[in-house]
Amino acid sequence: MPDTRSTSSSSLDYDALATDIKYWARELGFSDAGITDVDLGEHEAYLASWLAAGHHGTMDYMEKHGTKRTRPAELIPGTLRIISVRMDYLPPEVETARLLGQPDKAYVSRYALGRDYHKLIRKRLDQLARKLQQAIGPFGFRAFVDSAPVMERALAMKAGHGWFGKNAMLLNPKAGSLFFLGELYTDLPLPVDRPFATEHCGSCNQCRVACPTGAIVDDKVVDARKCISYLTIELHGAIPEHFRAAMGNRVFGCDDCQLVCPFTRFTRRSNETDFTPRHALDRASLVELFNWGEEEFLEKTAGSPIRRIGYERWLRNLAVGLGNAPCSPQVISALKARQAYPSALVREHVAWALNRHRRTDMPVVFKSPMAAAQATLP
Ligand code: B12
Ligand code: SF4
Ligand code: SF4
Repeated sequence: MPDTRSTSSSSLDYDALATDIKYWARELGFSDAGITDVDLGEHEAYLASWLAAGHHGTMDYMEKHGTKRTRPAELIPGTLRIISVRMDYLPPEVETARLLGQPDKAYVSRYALGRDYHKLIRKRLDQLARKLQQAIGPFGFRAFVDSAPVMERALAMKAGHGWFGKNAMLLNPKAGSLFFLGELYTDLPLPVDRPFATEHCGSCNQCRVACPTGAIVDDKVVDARKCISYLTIELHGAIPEHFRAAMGNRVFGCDDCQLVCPFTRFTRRSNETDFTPRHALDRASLVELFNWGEEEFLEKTAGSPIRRIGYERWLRNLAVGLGNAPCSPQVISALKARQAYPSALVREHVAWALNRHRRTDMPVVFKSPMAAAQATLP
């Protein structure tokens, strides 16, 4: 562990330390913390079969690191325990499913309305590590959130945060799934928590029924290539045409399989100012966002998770949304203004959208379960 010198003092009271860690984590704004060991058991095989089926699509980084993803001590030698944290993110008072029924509005996944969560969570994890250092002296650690080769959901399940829903989300019985995960890999022999053993989905199947693109191909298995989150955020090229109508107004990520989930009614709203919506992204119209110039895009998405897709893919996604929007002079003129845009990717999606408005038989793409989902939120 490169961060600090390792210590293996046998005089430490690790039980008391584990209690302190959970207390400090909550003090730092995490919704909860748990501790697990490095054995990911059958998850290595689940990941291998997911990759073998090609479910990762173009996300090469998912297979690049070999067993480092499933064997934490291969990623960071000396790792003995992982402190897994979760952080609720839904800001107070933002609408969710109701927006999906307003096809002239843009639906930006609710996790991406404010500032980038990676920085906030990593900073808080570093603060947690510093608190530990103050208490026990130097020890080995490394903080992760999302982007590293880490099996975050499997570690969280083992650390007691919740179970894998049929939508593959990690679900907590008292908080739903609208939370981020993060980890502190450590070389401390802390006592571990009990894995979350009970799965509460039962006969419910709502997420699988509601998924607009049929991306949940089996219980707990998402084929990313069909998932709107992948299509709008990870995919660099053209969005396959057969998914475009089903995308509706979802222009960055997708929350449907969580919004319909009965456990989402237990979502705890977050008061973190970083998650507060910026530039009215929680209710902006598709036309408004499509009319942003490149500089405006760069300025308004600075420090936001949206920034990483870049302006070209932003326009690509919005063009699809506009193709699905009710026809109006504003929609047509916004699309026509980009017909000769320098990027072939954007031009092709704009042409598709304009073509949809020439047709009289546009299918209805907004699914009814979403209207009910709004009612399940606090
Ligand atoms: C790649 C990735 C994606 C891909 C693939 C999603 C997927 N389901 O794998 C795409 C781009 C589609 C995506 C979308 C989203 N993602 Co994402 N994503 C990741 C990432 C980087 C890796 C996930 C991964 O390892 N996938 C491979 C599969 C095999 O592993 P898994 O998802 O953990 O699934 C486990 C179960 O299926 C399990 N399993 C358990 N029991 C059983 C039994 C059987 C029989 C089988 C077969 C499997 C099985 O096996 C797997 C491993 O244990 C993680 C961050 C990280 N480093 O872990 C975030 C992460 C999973 N994503 C997250 C989020 C928030 C999302 C979105 C909600 C974003 C959005 N609103 O658009 C959607 C949700 C889509 C969904 N329903 O999964 C959060 C999830 C938080 C939570 N509460 O669960 C994470 C943890 C990021 C974070 N730090 O907070 N994501
Ligand atoms: S995020 Fe959307 S597209 Fe992806 S699995 Fe969930 S409902 Fe389906
Ligand atoms: S919608 Fe139902 S099946 Fe899907 S994750 Fe939630 S409880 Fe499980």
